[in-house]
Amino acid sequence: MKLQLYVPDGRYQPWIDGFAEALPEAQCLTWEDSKNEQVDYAVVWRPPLEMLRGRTDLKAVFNLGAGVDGILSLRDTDANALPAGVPIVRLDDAGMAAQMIDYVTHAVLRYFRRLDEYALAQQAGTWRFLKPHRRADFTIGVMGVGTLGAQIAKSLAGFGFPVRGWSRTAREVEGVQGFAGEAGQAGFLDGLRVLVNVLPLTPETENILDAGLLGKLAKGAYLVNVARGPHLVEEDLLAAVQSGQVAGAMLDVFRTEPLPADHPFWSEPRITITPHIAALTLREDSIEQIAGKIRALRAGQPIAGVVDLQRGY
Ligand code: OXD
Repeated sequence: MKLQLYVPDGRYQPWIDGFAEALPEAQCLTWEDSKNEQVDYAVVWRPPLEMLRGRTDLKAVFNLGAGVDGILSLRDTDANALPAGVPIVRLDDAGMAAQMIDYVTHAVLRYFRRLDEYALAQQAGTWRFLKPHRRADFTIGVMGVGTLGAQIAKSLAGFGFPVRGWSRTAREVEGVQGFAGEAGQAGFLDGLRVLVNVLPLTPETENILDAGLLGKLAKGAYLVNVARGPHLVEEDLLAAVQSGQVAGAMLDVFRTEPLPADHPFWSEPRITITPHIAALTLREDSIEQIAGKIRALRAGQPIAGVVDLQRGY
C-alpha cells in the first residue's frame, strides 16, 4: 500500500516517520518524488491542481485540516480538478476542538470581563473601574455548529452564558438554543454580544460577515473569527469598529495570509490578530486518525469525516 503526501512547507520527514510508525504496512512517498506512481491514498494540505486532477488510482484523499476549502476550491479553476468518485476526508477534531475551545473561551472571557478595555486604559495610564457585564445579558452566538462549533458552543454554555447556535440545517446541541437557515438568521443575530464564526467556507458563506450582518448584532458587540478569512468583508469590520457598532474583534484568519504588513488591522487597537493558530493540525493525532481510517476503509468499514462535495463541507 502506498501513501502520497503533500504539505506546502515541504517538511515531509516528520510525517513520513509518523506514518512509518502508525501504519508500517504503508510506503509513504512525497508528491514530488512520486508524481508518476500509482498510489492508494493521498494525504494533503492545500495540494496543487496537478496533484489530484484526473487521478484514477486513489482510493481516498485525506485533508490535513478540518476545512476542505483548500481542496474543493481547485474546482474553481478546473471543473475536473478532483478525482471522480474518490472520497475526500477531513480531519475530524484530531485535537483541534480543545484548541479552538481555549482560543474562543479566552476571547469571550476577555471581552466579558472587559480586559480589552482595561488594556487600553493601561496604555493611556488610566486607573478606572468599569461596570461589569451581566452574564445573562452576554449572549454568544456560534455560527457553524459542526464537529468543532458544537463543542465550542457547549463549552461556552458551561460557563453560564446564554449561547445560540446557527447552522444551515437544524442541529441540536445540549444547552444551546438552535437556529437554522436563512429564516433563522435574524433571530440568531438579534442582540448577540459576541459572534463566533466557525462556518465552513463555501460559495454560500463567503462574505457572510458583512456590514448588514454586523449591523444586526447588539451595539458594541464583539466578533471572533476562527474559520476562514474570506467569510469576513474586512473593510466592513473596520467601518463597524470605527462607528462603535463592533467594540472589538479577535481574528485568527485573513483573506491574505500572512496578513500584509500595510493592512489596517495591524494598527487598529480594538482588533486582535493571531497568525492562524487557533487550532493547529497536531501531527501525531492526525496521523493516528488517518491511519485508523485507512485501516477501516481497507476492512470495508465506514469512516467519519467524508466530505459532501455538493454541500462543500
Ligand atoms: C483547518 C485549519 O482547516 O487549520 O484545520 O485551518
